Amino acid sequence: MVNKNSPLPLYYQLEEHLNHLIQSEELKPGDALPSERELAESFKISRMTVRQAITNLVNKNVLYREKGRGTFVSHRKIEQSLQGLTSFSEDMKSRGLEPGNKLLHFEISPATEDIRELLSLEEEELVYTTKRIRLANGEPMALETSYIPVKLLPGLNQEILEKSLYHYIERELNLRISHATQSVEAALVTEAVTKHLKVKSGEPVLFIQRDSFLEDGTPFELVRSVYRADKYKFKINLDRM
Ligand code: 16G
Repeated sequence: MVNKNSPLPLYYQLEEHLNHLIQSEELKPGDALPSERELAESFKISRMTVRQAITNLVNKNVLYREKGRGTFVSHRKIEQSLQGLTSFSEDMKSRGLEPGNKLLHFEISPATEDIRELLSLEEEELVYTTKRIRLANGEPMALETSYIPVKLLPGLNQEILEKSLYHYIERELNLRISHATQSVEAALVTEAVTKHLKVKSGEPVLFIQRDSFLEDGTPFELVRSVYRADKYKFKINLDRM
């Protein structure tokens, strides 16, 4: 509730109140918020104050606005641990979500110099370049571009990439995936990617690069992905050394 005698600003109190309603699930993801006018009247505060609280929650992605429709409670983000080398399919299944793929591109060509370097390839060696939209329950989460040495996975094809690459490597080829290095950077979505991820132009995204290795130390993939920042949050546990 909002208490006018409290030293806390009124917009902040309303923010906290709305956060509480969301956490206790009185307001659920996708629910519409009452209008600014209704909130102002029921809390006896100005519409400006209501607007400030709502804007702050929109900026924190707790709420989202839809033009002409109103303000709604956001869907929770997928929390992804940065420990453990898992595949997208495994991650989605472990959350009870159905993984899906839309293969946009599949090509075999000589690797460019930067890719050769990252995958420890010689000149003229071939790589698969694949682009997949990764879906969870049919909704786009990420756009993934992978570079994979052809000599390591000569039988890779589009059908396999419609399912799980890691499953194919481990279960069909009996190779052992061992470790990876991964970086995560903030970025703004580029125009070409907006339609694939169903986000608006200029929205924040997470740019992730992963370089993964087999047990014998051979790099088997270089993956550059654009993840929806409104859907994903990465988590890491820290131990004080
Ligand atoms: C994840 C990995 C990606 C890997 C893919 C395999 C990140 C940033 N990327 O998306 O490197 O190729 O899983 O998924 O986590 P799959 O086995 O479902 O095809």
